[in-house]
Amino acid sequence: MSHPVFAVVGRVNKGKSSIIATLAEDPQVAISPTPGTTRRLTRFPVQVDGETLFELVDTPGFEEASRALHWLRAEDVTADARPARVAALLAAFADGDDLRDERTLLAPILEGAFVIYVVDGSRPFRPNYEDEMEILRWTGRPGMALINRIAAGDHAAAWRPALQQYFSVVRDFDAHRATFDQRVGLLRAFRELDAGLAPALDRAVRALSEERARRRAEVTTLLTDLVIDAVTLTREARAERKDALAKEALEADFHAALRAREQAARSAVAALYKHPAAWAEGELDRPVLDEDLFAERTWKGLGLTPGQLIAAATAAGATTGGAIDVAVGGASFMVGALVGGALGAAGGWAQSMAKRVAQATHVKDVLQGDDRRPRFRVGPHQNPNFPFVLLDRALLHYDAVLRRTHARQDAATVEAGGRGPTAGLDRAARAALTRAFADVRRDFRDPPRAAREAIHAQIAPLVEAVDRAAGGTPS
Ligand SMILES: Nc1nc2c(ncn2[C@@H]2O[C@H](COP(=O)(O)OP(=O)(O)OP(=O)(O)O)[C@@H](O)[C@H]2O)c(=O)[nH]1
Ligand SMILES: [Mg+2]
Repeated sequence: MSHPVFAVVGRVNKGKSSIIATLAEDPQVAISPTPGTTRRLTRFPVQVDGETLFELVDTPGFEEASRALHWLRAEDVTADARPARVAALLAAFADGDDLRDERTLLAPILEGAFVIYVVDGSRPFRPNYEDEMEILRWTGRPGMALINRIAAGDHAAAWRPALQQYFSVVRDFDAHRATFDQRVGLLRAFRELDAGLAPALDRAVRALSEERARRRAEVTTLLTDLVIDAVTLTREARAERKDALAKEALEADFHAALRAREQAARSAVAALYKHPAAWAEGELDRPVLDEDLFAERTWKGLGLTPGQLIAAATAAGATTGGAIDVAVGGASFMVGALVGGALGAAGGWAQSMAKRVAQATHVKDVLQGDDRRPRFRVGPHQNPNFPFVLLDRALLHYDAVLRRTHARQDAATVEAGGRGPTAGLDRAARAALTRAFADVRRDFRDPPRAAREAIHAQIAPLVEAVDRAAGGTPS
């Protein structure tokens, strides 16, 4: 069965291409503030599993609608003959440049595409838009009008009654902010254009929703792998004696590997939602994501609070890595000890992190190669809050990916950070995670399967909650 085709048309520079980028999840669509960016027809098939669900056609904007309408009206035709009259216009000017944009955008409509007429609701309605709407009416094809808003003004109230005279469905649709649920809602609204559209669009809604669920499951696995890899990561080096070890280089390598692992997870999550992987490295919506993984600000804002950590560790029956020592008491000591080693007492953040994290341990050699010097290991990362911080950062990045439509090709907007999603975990979930992280850290060479499953089971609802809050789980 052939799929439905929608031609996205309207005046130049009103967001036609932006709407296509968002609906097709395609960051490659040519979008710019310069009018006349789209010069030719471009087809964007929306596919899931290789099946084309529907197709969007990007078109150049109306440039000379009033002249085209004048030509159409030069002959007296009855309503039934108007589509043929539009076809006659295309034929009459076929050999030259005259009315090229109008002819280009009308061609797919005459071939059977449904019409999506885009206006900018931040600008006032003007009577001269009636010419292009009238031409579209002459094609006889069912159409929907979308009120997009490119800037701050709101003139939608004036647009709506005008548009309703020409289009059976009129909807607001923000190319920059539309959620997945709103995109699906738009597909459902398209069903009203033509009774024959329902089966194809129902299938499209189902396929897209299933794909969304599959992506969520994939993200859960990606984040589970990330935290387990990070909590089990180690680096080793050889030296005659411990004090001869190039400890700083080893620590630097250890930290660089953790950062790289985090970046790899971000790229994978971005790619899953068809955002460029490079986007994961900068231009992020939230400043906290741009902070270094080991920056003091990162650790103070994210992860569990010292109180939550103590409660979680107590509930889990674990004194993970020796870092939680409830017996020592004293809230101020706890803050330092838990969040950053001997923060404050020992001087700078970086030093305390290094001290806490990168204790080089002597490793008993099993296999001795040519180099018979003793081996030392840095890692696994001992701070019990580390996997929570990492998980928070990954969930916030995921949230930013979900909220960013593919029409957004600008640099980042800034949103305040605040606490991360793991701070909202209930007591049992925090305890289960704390215990599983400790188990994985202890058996870092071969993390227990049960701990992995426990971590996966705790991350799944966190991922789902982020997707739901970002408007990604249609009923
Ligand atoms: N803030 C905001 N800007 C938008 C939105 N939609 C489009 N824009 C901006 O409006 C400008 C024009 O967008 P395009 O999508 O290229 O518009 P077009 O109708 O395809 O333009 P032509 O191809 O030139 O006819 C670009 O600078 C977009 O970034 C929106 O929903 N919000
Ligand atoms: Mg365009």
